[in-house]
Amino acid sequence: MACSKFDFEDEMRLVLLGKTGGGKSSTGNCILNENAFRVDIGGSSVTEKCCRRCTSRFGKYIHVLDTPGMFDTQTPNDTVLMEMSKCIAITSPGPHAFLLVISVRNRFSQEEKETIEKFVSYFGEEILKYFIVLFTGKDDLKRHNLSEEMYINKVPDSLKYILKKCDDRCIFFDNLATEEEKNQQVQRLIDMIDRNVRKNGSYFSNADYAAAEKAIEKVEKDILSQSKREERECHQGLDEEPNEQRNVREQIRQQIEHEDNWTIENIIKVVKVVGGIFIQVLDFYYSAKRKGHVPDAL
Ligand SMILES: Nc1nc2c(ncn2[C@@H]2O[C@H](COP(=O)(O)OP(=O)(O)O)[C@@H](O)[C@H]2O)c(=O)[nH]1
Ligand SMILES: [Mg+2]
Repeated sequence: MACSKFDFEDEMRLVLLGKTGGGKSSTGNCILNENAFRVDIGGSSVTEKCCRRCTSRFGKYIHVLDTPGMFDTQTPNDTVLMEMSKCIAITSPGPHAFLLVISVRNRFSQEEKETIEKFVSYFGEEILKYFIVLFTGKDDLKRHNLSEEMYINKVPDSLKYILKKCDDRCIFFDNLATEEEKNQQVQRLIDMIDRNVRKNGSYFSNADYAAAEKAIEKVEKDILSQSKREERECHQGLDEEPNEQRNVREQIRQQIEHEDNWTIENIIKVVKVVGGIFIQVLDFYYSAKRKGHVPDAL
């Protein structure tokens, strides 16, 4: 699939998938090195909405999208479908990896395998090339004197099948480990993702991602040219272009994240609406600035 012309090359976009209680939020926090997502002690889902957090680590802007509730039902209902569309728009131009988070403490069921297969059929088989099975609870294995290899040999056939589909890409995490161990496991994960993206040639994309990216890029272009025009009129210096584009993209992602009622059909429409709002905000900002009413930063 063709990539976006502006690749945000120093970004790494990750999507966390898996049933509630598997350790998605804990893993997201470990990757970001902060308590960005709420970890659920009780076992029931805290919130059903996709939630994105970003940090700058290991020389990259790492974006992590937590997807609570997405894998808790086999039949994707309207809410789940909307969250999937949102996931596409937020991680556009496409994720570098989908991390299938599974706890070694939970028994993997046939139903879970079927949920994964439904997700794959929704996004297309190509997505499997970007799947990494991330087992949480490495500390539990240690306690039971089980090596990673021994554990994998013992998993149910349904999980062996998924692992095979993912070309056996898997990694074990201990989310309760020391800072140093956690950093090392995240570094290993990032290396694994980098290798896999190189092997695949690029990050994941499909027709839906391409459509979302096209719409977002159009909006970005409009916003950037409007802002340049306005800056010229105000005789202000311009930001370096990649930074300005990153800021605009960040704001679009934030808007999408807070937008409800998504369907795959209205991704483009909503992105355009979001873009329209930005242009209005810019208009307002620069006309106020010309009158000397606002501070320098937006
Ligand atoms: N022992 C152990 N517990 C973990 C690990 N990762 C997550 N947990 C625990 O598993 C539970 C569910 O984690 P959470 O991140 O909320 O899962 P989510 O529902 O998939 O987001 C919490 O009580 C976590 O503390 C791990 O590596 N080891
Ligand atoms: Mg969670």
